[in-house]
Amino acid sequence: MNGGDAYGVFEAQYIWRHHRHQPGENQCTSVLVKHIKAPVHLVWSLVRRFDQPQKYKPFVSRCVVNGESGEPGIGSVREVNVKSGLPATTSTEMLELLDDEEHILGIKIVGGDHRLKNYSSIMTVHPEVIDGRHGTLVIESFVVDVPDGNTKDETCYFVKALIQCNLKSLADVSERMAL
Ligand code: A9S
Repeated sequence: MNGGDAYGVFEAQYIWRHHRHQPGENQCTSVLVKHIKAPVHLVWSLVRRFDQPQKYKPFVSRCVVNGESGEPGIGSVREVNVKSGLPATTSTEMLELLDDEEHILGIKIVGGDHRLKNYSSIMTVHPEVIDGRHGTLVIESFVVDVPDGNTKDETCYFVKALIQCNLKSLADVSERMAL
């Protein structure tokens, strides 16, 4: 399944239900899909950890959630430090949605020394059967301002490439844990 293929009926329904964004005039939005050969509870256990994105995100070097005790909740803010070589060093992000029943994670980037303004993303994970085994369909969508000096296409291309890396790593980590 690559970006160019049409979506299956299940994907289309999930996208319609959870991944509709109303992009403004100067914003871009897109959706990525990843099929993972690991059970949905395992994939969700990684995705839901707002305090530890580095469990699967390859660009994250460190993450600190503002000093509250216990599990992050809606409105929690994390300070993410990213690895060298990227066009940023920090990103401040807020947890907007965490639904352990429907397996929905919503995040908004609220700061940082990068150029992604008004970035928000939704991740949903869904059970599916792959090669007769319990697998997971991951869907991630985003909306973000187009930075001055860039086109919508450039911005979409840039963000999709980064998310694709995150989803590939999520698959690698999940499938290794499922062995
Ligand atoms: O981390 C995500 O879920 C998605 C993205 C697009 C994060 C991008 C990033 O962390 C960099 C990798 C550093 C690239 C931010 C916030 C800005 C960038 O320019």
